[in-house]
Order: sequence, then structure tokens, then C-alpha cells
Amino acid sequence: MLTIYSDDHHLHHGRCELMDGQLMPCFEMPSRADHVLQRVKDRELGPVQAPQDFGLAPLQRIHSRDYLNFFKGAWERWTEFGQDGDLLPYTWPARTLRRVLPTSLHGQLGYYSFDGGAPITAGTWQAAYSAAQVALTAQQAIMQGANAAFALCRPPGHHAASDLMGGYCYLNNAAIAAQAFLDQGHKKVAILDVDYHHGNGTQSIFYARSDVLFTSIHGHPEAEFPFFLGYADELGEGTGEGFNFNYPLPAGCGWDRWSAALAQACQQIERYGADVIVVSLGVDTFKDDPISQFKLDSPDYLAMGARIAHLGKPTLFVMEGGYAVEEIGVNAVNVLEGFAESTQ
Ligand code: B3N
Ligand code: ZN
Repeated sequence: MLTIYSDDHHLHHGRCELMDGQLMPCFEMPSRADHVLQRVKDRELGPVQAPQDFGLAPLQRIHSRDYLNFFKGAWERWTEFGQDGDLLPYTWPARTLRRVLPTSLHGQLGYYSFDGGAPITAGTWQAAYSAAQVALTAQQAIMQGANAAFALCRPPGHHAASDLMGGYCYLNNAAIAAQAFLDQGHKKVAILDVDYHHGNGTQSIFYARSDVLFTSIHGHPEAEFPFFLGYADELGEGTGEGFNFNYPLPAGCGWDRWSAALAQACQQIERYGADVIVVSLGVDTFKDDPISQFKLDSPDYLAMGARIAHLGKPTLFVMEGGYAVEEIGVNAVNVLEGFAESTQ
């Protein structure tokens, strides 16, 4: 299987995140992608190629121009204040406040984010831009006939909405790739989000559309980030009604219960008749993940890949979360190997 990877992800390294009243080093760190790349090479999964540059146009199909302009220029504005620490928001337009766009940098940062988990550093724009190009290059490989491809994206993307960053995400790599499939002639794209966290950004982007089916298996938002989306009764709206399926699961969930939800999600994808599948591949469902509560073990990821292969459709894997840094490579590549072995 072809892997697309850019070293540019090293340009993004947030210093800290707020957790339990303390500032802690960011869980979302460069070594995550380094471990996955190393495992891809160790297992000889296939060629590793650098991304092509498709420019801003495919990003603008998903993200608003105002949001992209703000994100691209935010670091330079921050340095004009003489600052060189991470740029982080501290006020959001929550209930009782107006959703107006202020002129100040921090006001705008609150407007364009939903939490404090997406630090902007000197290289964040370039890293996120390159990650989107990684997804688009892997998507192009599938358009050109590959049965599967792996977009080793970092930073991840599935929490990013059309004009919101948050949850370590800035640009929605999976959504950008899904839209590219449609723009290049496909009629029905299914997204299967297997990350531990609900892909609120992806859901919101496609919620009122029937050309993208969104399915997600995740920690129940009653108890888990992102808390405010990801419930089972979110079924889509308008033309998109019946094209959104969430499978929230309780803490402690192991492979038996998780794989039953996967079977249900796969059933919806088969019923939909997707031309192509985009997998938001997070491996923070692992039993030793430091911020998650599921109990999947490394061999389970082989079975996950095999079940996805059983759908029999061209499949684009897009890297999302996973913070058990030593094992993230083994688990992510197990999904890809499980898939590849079942399609031979
Ligand atoms: O959920 C957390 C979190 C939970 C437990 C932690 N411990 C026990 C140290 C630390 C953090 N934080 C909220 C931000 C989570 C962002 C998740 C990004 C992701 O992987 N999305 O798929
Ligand atoms: Zn996650």
C-alpha cells in the first residue's frame, strides 16, 4: 500500500495543553507520526512518497475563505505583539454572547475555535497545509486506480469544521479528500471514523448532504471530548437526513462490543452503496492510550482492517489520533496490513 508523508509535520509542535488544572506537554506531538512512518518502513508496507501541491482550491471546498485567511495569517499577527509563545484562545462565543467577528486577534481566535486544544505555532499553518496535501495526494492515487492508500497526516483533522479549529485539528484532511472524490466524479463517498473521539468537524461539514455518508464509532460524548456532538440521535438534516450514523460506546469497551458497532457501521455503508471509502484512522481506541478509555489490543487492529477490506471498495486511510506513542505505529499499520492481506 502506498503511503503519502510530509516531513512538514515537524513544523508543528505545541508546547502545552490545559488538563485538570495543569499545563501538560501536548499529547499531539511530532514523534507520533515519526513512529507510524518508521513502522510503515519496518513492515515494508509499500512505497512512501512526498505530497504534491494542489494549492488552496481543494481546501476552500471545505473551509471558508475567511477562516483560511485568519489561520494563515494568525502567527504573523501574534509576533507583531512581540510574542513567540503558542497562540491559544481564551474566550469563545458561548450561550448569551453574540457570534460577531471582533477585530482583535484574540477575539477572532475565539470566533474561529471551539476549544483551547489547537495551539498555533510558527509552523502550524505550513504543517496543516501539507497534511491536507498529503490527504489529497493519497486521494489522487486512488482516483488513478489504487485500491487503497494511506495519508499519514499530522496534525489530525476530524474535529475541524468549516470555520473552526479545535481538538488538535485545524484543516479537515478527511473531509477535504472526500470532497475531492466528489469533485472528480464520484457520486457517493462514505466516511468511517474509527477514532476514539467523535469526528464533530466532519459530521458538521456533511450533516445536510446525502453525497457523503458519515459513520463514527467513539467514546460516548456524555463523558468524552468533544462532549457536544456525537450522539446516536444525530441522523442528518434536510437532504442529509438518514446519512449520518453515530455509535457512541461506554468507557471500557473492548473488541467484542466495538466490532459489533463496526459491523453496524459497515452495514450502513453497504446499504448506502458508496463508490469509495475514507477512513478517519485514529488508534486512540488502544487499551494503553493515555487520554482514552477503550480497550482494543494490537491484534484487534488487524481484524479492523480486514473488516473494512470486506466492504470491497477503494479505501483512503487518513491518520487521525492515537497517543500511546510507542504503539501507535504498530496499531495503525496493523489496520493497513489487515486490510491489505484481505484484499490480496
Ligand atoms: O480528553 C482529554 C484528556 C483526557 C484525559 C487526559 N488524561 C487522563 C491525562 C488528558 C486529556 N482532553 C481533551 C482534548 C482531547 C482532544 C482529542 C483529540 C483527538 O484525538 N481526536 O480524535
Ligand atoms: Zn481521537
